Amino acid sequence: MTVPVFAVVGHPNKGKSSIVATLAERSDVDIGPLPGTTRTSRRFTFAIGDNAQYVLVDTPGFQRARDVIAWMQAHATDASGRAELVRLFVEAHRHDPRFADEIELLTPVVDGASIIYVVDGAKPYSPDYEQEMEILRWTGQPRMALINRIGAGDHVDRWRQALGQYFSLVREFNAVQADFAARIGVLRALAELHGDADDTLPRVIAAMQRERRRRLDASAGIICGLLSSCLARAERSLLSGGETVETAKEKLVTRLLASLRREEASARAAVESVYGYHGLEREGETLDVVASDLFAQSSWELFGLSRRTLLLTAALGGAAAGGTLDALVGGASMLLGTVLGGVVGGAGALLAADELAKVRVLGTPLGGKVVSVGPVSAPNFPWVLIGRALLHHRLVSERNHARREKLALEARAAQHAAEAIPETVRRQLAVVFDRLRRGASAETDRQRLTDLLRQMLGGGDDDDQTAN
Ligand SMILES: Nc1nc2c(ncn2[C@@H]2O[C@H](COP(=O)(O)OP(=O)(O)OP(=O)(O)O)[C@@H](O)[C@H]2O)c(=O)[nH]1
Ligand SMILES: [Mg+2]
Repeated sequence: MTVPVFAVVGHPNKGKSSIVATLAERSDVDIGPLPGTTRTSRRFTFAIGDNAQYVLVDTPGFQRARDVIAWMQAHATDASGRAELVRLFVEAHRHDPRFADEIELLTPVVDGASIIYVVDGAKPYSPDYEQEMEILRWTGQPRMALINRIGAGDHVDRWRQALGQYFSLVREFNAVQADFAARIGVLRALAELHGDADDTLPRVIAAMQRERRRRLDASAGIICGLLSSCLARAERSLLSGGETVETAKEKLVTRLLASLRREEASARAAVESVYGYHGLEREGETLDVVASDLFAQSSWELFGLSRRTLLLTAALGGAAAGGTLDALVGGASMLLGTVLGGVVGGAGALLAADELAKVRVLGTPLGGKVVSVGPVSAPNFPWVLIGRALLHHRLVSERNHARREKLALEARAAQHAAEAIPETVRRQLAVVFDRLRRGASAETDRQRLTDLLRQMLGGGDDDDQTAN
């Protein structure tokens, strides 16, 4: 299969590299606030598994379009020779430092790449762009213009009119905000540009949609693994000589919390890696809920269920054992955030242990004692975990590789995010959670949970319906 190549070209500092990063899913594309960030052309292959789908060439911006067009006009005879003339220009100036940027950006085009021309629709149109658009027209290569708005200005209508004179297709595309649907939209437009006879891009689009579904499936599996393991987790240790049950409990609670946090962090890293992010930094501020601690009080308020819904879910789902319901009615779950805050800080830990998790002291045949803490019995715990996992997945799956800021919640968290889960789904989840916590789960429970999660993470097929 031939791999289509697109050269992303335009004026300096218009978001060319950002578009390359988004469409190629690459975090190693150089993006910078100053013009001249990209100095040499660089090819980025977008692959699914081992299969290359398309190549994007990141290029420096035009610097001397006027001189190029002057040279070409001086050498032109008629329109039939224009494409050849561009090639001749490149050959004649390959080592001319004055045209270093033009040579870098035109070389992939004369070698056969299709053109994606990028402008900033937040800035007014001006005829200064006409020479470079004219050069691109002379190349005769298939070409599409993307209007990327960097900032609040809106000059899109004028840009459309001008670009329409030079490009057969003009679309808006926000490099930094583009989600999967927007990317598919651009590929559809490129497929149109290449015509019906070429089925390469339609096949690429189908492969991307399959990959999207695979990512959702994989994420559902990861989150299911997280919930199964965290809900059932307990820590135990043999009481050593001189150690009291109380100190052992305190140590085990700390250990239990640490391992739950670790599991959440590694599930997040796994989801990020499914979407092609490796070593993504997360914001560390207190307001930022994604990075906030699993056991911070704010986490329980933002992600769990409200007390009312917890009660309702327990009653309707028939999932709650008597003890759980008592805990709900007794208000233990509402206090938990505060109590856990205490545990983490070391103060009040002994008070908290029994509220948080099952604590058992067992005799051993040799006369020693085993202390066991866990699983976490606080009713809201699974809802906090799932609420956090769903939000994290949404932020990662909507993100694109042009975004270089840390992963942070954009003030979108409502109070009690888990309440957004539809009631029918919530009830089914409650049943599975209950079985997981009691250690009574079977493979069918995990399959059921994965299916419910997959449903909540969203559809793969419908994703491209909103393409711009
Ligand atoms: N807010 C916003 N910023 C953008 C967008 N696209 C690009 N930027 C920013 O604009 C600056 C330039 O982006 P680049 O992608 O490096 O632009 P370029 O055209 O490759 O620039 P050169 O390589 O210097 O020619 C960077 O700071 C980007 O983060 C956008 O759609 N929205
Ligand atoms: Mg660049």
